[in-house]
Parts: sequence; structure tokens; C-alpha cells
Amino acid sequence: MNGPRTLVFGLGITGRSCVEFLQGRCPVTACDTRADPPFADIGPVTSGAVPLVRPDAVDYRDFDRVVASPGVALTHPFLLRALGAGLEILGDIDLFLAAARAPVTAITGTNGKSTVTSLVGLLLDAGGGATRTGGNLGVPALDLLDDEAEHYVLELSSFQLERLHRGGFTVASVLNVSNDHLDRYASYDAYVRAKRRIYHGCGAAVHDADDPDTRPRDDLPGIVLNADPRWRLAEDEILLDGTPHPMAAFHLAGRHNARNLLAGAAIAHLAGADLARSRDVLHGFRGLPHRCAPVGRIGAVRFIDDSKATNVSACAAALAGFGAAPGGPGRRVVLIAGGDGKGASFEPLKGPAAAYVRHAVLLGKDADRLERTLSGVVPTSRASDMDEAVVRAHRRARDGDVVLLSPACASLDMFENYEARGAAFAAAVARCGGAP
Ligand code: UMA
Ligand code: ADP
Repeated sequence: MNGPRTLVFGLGITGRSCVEFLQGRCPVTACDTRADPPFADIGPVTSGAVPLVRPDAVDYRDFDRVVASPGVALTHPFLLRALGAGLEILGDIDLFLAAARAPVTAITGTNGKSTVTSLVGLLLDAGGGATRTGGNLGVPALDLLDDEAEHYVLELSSFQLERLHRGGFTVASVLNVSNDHLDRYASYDAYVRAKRRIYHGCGAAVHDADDPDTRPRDDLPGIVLNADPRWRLAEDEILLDGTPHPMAAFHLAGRHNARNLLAGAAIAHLAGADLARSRDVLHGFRGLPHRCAPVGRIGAVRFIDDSKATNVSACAAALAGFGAAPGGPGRRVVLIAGGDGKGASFEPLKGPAAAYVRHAVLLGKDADRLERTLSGVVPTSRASDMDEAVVRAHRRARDGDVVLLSPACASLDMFENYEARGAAFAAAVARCGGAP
């Protein structure tokens, strides 16, 4: 078979999509550092059409390129050796862009990516266009490919962008940047640089004047949110293409979600959506599970699942969103936080905690570090699992309070993923007598 001899490194969700896409197009071999990779049982591998090899059995001379899964750092010794041996390293998004035959809109940012990507997909779909939405959001980009598609909307992580060679998105946006994934990047600047690769060769850019790190290096056509008077947040309304929409018209809570609505509408507008026609979609959008989602109430205490808050700035945004909600200021939030902090400092939580948190229940790998940061700022207690955390949080809450799971940390030290953590929270709330 002709075509570049390709080694797919990593056989997770992305690696699986790459193997299935490439099989029959070029010679493919799969490789994974794990003894039992998640997708070792797929047809191309079990049939022997795509051999699965261990990294130490790879002879680099047998390959022209490596398609590296996003979970593997570019500094992984295997990839460094491959690079040294003259192999090209690329990611699934390069393969996708080479094959896609419809405009592609791409969205990145530290927080809000999934929310905004889903909204943009819905707004484009409402206009009647066949839109395929995915990427880091869950369905890997290559699985979206479809001859009938009229538009693709991709959520991209910094891991996908750092290994992307091609560019040329129709619309590209960095929503916001704050400290995250510092276990994978040498510096904050390196993380920002990875994010900004999204703008390379794009047709139009959307960035936020309130967050200078979202700015493209070069001047590009597009929309500068909160600088363009037609696209900005006001006190209690959002201006979308010059039309005021009162915040009360939307379902999503919190200032951070107002930013998401603004960005999503601007991106969809540049990608061709007719906002006047899709007003109902915009106003009816309820967001995604595990992102500030109500899971029940006990008496006058509400329980909110923000398990997707896997970094400090996401938690800070959620605290401001609920702490400053109608009902007045004050320490109205009982916070459940902790997990794997991925090397980030918790210092930025001090301000929002002092303003909004009545009590913090801490759990997981970095509970000690969180406790040290928050001590003297808010009262804290410790829990060894989610059930205990919910019981303790409920005891501390007063009528009108919110018990908010917004961990500021990754979940992997205690749970399979953030969804499992959110589900454990909802189950614990139900066991305590929580009802919708
Ligand atoms: N791994 C190994 N050995 C290997 C290959 C991978 O140990 O040979 C490990 C990685 O270090 C990582 C895990 O396996 O801990 C998964 O890595 P992967 O590259 O196989 O990941 P996929 O299953 O393909 O899922 C990826 C994204 N995951 C990551 O980037 C870590 C998923 O985003 C994404 O939904 C999926 O592709 C489809 O595009 C998840 C995520 O956490 C939700 N993303 C990060 C985030 O949003 O903050 C970036
Ligand atoms: P991502 O896909 O980037 O992780 P999500 O839309 O899944 O983003 O939201 C993840 C979490 O980030 C939410 O649970 C919320 O706590 C927080 N968040 C969402 N939007 C924003 C924003 N614009 N600014 C800051 N934090 C946000």
C-alpha cells in the first residue's frame, strides 16, 4: 500500500479514530505505552490489519510519521526520539483538516470551550445547515467527517493545537486563558502560545478585549468582544450585533456564562448563523451537564454540580456566578473542592473564597495544599469521599445557600473522570434526601 508509513501513538479515543480513518489509506501501525490500551479490541487491530506494538519494539526507520494522541506530551521520550530520527509528528486535527470538505470553526480557551462549542453548533444548525460538532468535546474530529456536512465546529485543546501544522479555520477563537495544565507546559507563556496557534491562517478571529492573552499576534478580521460596541457585556444585558438581550432572558447563570453566550453568538454570526432566526435557541440554551448544573435541593439549600471545574479559574468563575447571584452578596456558598491540582497555585481562590464561601469541604490528593491556602480565609473541613463531603457540606449550609461542587482540580486521583465525580455528587445528594 502506498502513502506515508504511519505510526499511531496512543490507542485511546483519538488513536482509535486515527486508526479507523487511516486504515486502507496508508500503511498503519498502532503503539501504546500501556499494557492494555483502551481500544486494543477494535477490528483493524484484532484482525491483524493494523499491528499493535510496544514502544520499545519500534524501529523508527520503518515509519515516515507519527500521529501522536493529545494525552501524550510532545516531550515524551518516544516522540523526542522519533523527531530525532527525522519523523514528522502530527495530530488527529491535521488528518481531519486535510480531509474536511466544509468550513471548520475552531474554539479553544482555558474554560467555557465545551459550552461555547455546543452553543455555536446549535446556532449553526438552527439555520438549517448540517453541522457536525465535536473534537476535545468528546466525539473525536475524524469521527465527524461526513460528505453531507455543511459546517464543522471543533473544540480544540492546547494539546491538539500544539501539534497542529495546518491552519486555515474559517472562524477561530481563544475564549480566555488562565493557568491550567502547568504539569504539561514549561511556562504559562508556552501554554498561551499553544492556544494561539488556532489563529494561524484563519479567515476571521473572535477574541476578548478583557483578556489580552486571547489576542491574535497579527491583526485579523473578526470581532473583538467588549471593544466592539455592538458585541459586549453590559451590567445586566448582552449586546449581540447591536441588539440588547437582557440577562434574565437566558437560562445560564453567572457572569462567566454571559461571556460564553457573547462569544458563542459572535462566533456563530461570523460562521454564517442568522442570530435573529435562532433567538429561541440562544435564549433556550441550558448548557451542559456538570457545568454549574442543579442536581437537587434539600429544603431551601440548592446543590450544584460544577464537576467540570477542573482548574482554579473555573472554580473562581463559578463562585462569583453563584455568590453574586440575586439574593444578595455574602458568604452563601458551601464549596466542595479538591482533587489533583495539576501543579497550579490555589492562591487565586483566596479572593472569591473570602467574598462568597461560608465553608469549604476539601477532599482528594491536593486537599492539604488547598487547606493551607484557604486557612485563615474560610473555615474548612476534610472528607475522605464524596458521600462524606456532601453530608458535611449540607450540615454547614443555611437556608438560601448553595452547596457547590466546583473542585478546581482534575478528578483522576479519585474518579474515572469528571463525569463520574459529578455523578457521585448527585448520588450523594439523593442519598441525603435531595429532590429535583
Ligand atoms: N496514554 C498513555 N499511553 C499512551 C497514550 C495515552 O498512558 O500511549 C494516557 C495519556 O497520558 C492520558 C490518557 O492515556 O492520560 C488519555 O490520553 P489519549 O491521548 O489517549 O486521550 P483520548 O482518549 O484520545 O482523549 C482525547 C482527549 N484527552 C486528552 O487530551 C487527555 C479528550 O479530552 C477528548 O475528548 C478526546 O481525545 C477526543 O478528542 C478529555 C480531556 O480531559 C476530555 N481533555 C483535556 C481538557 O479538556 O482539559 C485537554
Ligand atoms: P471547557 O470545555 O473549557 O472545560 P466547559 O464549558 O466545559 O469548559 O466549562 C467548564 C467549567 O469552567 C465550568 O464548569 C465552569 O466552572 C467554568 N467556566 C465555564 N465558562 C467559563 C468562562 N467563560 N470563564 C471562566 N470559567 C468558566
